[in-house]
Amino acid sequence: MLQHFWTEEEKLLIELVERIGKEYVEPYARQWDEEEVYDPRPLKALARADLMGLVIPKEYGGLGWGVKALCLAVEHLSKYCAGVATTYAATFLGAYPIILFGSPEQKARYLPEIAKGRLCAFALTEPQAGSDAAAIQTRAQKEGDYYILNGIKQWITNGGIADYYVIIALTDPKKGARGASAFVVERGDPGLAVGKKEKKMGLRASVTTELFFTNCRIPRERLLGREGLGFILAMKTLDYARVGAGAQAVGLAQGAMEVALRHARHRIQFGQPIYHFQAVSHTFAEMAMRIEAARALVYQCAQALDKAPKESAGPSAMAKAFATDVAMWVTERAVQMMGGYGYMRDFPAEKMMRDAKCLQIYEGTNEIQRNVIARELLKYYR
Ligand code: COS
Repeated sequence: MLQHFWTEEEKLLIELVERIGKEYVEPYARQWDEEEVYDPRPLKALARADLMGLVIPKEYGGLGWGVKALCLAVEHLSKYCAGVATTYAATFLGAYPIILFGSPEQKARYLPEIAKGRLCAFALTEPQAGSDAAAIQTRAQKEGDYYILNGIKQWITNGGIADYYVIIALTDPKKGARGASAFVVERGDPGLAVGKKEKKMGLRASVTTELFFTNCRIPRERLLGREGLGFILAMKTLDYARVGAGAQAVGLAQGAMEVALRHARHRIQFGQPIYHFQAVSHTFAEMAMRIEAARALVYQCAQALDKAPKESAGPSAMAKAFATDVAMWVTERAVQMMGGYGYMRDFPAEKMMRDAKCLQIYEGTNEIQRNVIARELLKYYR
């Protein structure tokens, strides 16, 4: 309804992702959700279309686009399945630390492979360190030219299917957050084991696992940046990723509104399509307003990240919290507008509602986002 004034290139990108979504995702999304399986075909289609290299710099085999483009791709995939979009977006959560902090050698080793379609994962969370990310216990001890990793990471998207894992571990436990460092661990490194696959409420087309590190020995060249940079690297990476979660929420909400709208226009009760009852049409009006407000915030923030990444923590947190709260509200209302049909697994609305719940929790709960916004507000008005 609202015109968006995307550039010609952005319009082509949207068209391409929509085509992949319709062909490779929409027909199978329900089955993947039911069976809780990850199917590599959509990711392979995205790789064939060069979209796994969307934000990888050109000199490393990518398209060299920015966060705004990534948000467009994630939004339009999420309309069809937020689980597939999770696998896609989580690869960039793992790739951004290398893009932002990798040495030329590290970039040359990993980025062209990611652009070709190898998946990544980002491992910060542990059983005792969720919102309190600085409480991680995984250790990385230096031994000659190697680091030895020991510890457990939990709820890792793309665990087991990713080739590259960015791991945050303590090199100096006495220093807390300032003693954390980031490393790239490769699939197949001795001492890395993939734990159980989690059974989730939603996003069931994506894989979430534990990772166990038992004397996992990696060459010191795998350290990203320098020792002690790990926490800041993680927070900076999340600044990039959180706006992507916002874009995912916008796509999911848009998809849910469209599903429910189709129903409301055709479902006849009391002699007319239910859309013509004001309680129903006003709900759709409210959905449309909130989705457009979320979209405006997400893309404003994505553009800001592309142009002035230093000031991005507050805006990313706002985009993430606002858009994902909108997605939860819209998907729940979509189920309600469809009544019994909304509740049945024959229709996609209930899956969308389950998917939306995770978006309010992962990449930092929406409560943590509000802490970040409040902290940044104080800094701004200091
Ligand atoms: N960019 C750069 N640096 C940042 C930053 C950011 N966005 N956010 C924090 N930092 C820096 C701080 O400046 C501070 O550095 P100094 O010690 O040099 O001053 C350091 O990181 C520690 O920051 P802070 O004191 O704010 O850390 P806290 O322990 O209070 O925790 C929260 C901060 C709660 C915001 C953080 O732990 C968090 O985001 N938790 C949620 C984790 C999460 O999103 N998990 C999702 C799993 S990964 S998908």
